[in-house]
Amino acid sequence: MIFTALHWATMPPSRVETVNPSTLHIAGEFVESNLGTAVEKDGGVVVRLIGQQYSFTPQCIVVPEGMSVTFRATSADVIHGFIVGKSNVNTMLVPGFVTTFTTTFTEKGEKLMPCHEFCGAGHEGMWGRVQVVERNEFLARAAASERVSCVAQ
Ligand SMILES: [Cu+2]
Repeated sequence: MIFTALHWATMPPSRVETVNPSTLHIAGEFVESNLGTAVEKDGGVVVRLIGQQYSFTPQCIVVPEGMSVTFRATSADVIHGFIVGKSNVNTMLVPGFVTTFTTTFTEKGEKLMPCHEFCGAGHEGMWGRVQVVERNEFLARAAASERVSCVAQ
């Protein structure tokens, strides 16, 4: 409960969605095949990711420049930080809860996405990347595959 209180103190309690951390990989929104960036049926851009000791899945995220992007994320184990360099993305991933954050990336390029909440012995090595690409390039990639990421690049 202390962690929950800290969580509320550091981000606005827009709404609360819960998720079972022990079944994340088995069923529901956060199964691996559903992670990464997708254009939803309503046209919204949604990034789904998981933090776990000591990595993010996916490790590399692709987002469009100049479009509203909503992150939906959670943790599979302990509390992790989630921050994207040169942006206003700065929140926490808390086991049992879905963190949502909406932002618009205004400049192309690669940004670092480190965990900024000490989460154990491997914390220092826990970081990912965010690639902001041109809107048209993003939409073409999203049309070609249901989930977009840059893990293999
Ligand atoms: Cu962490």
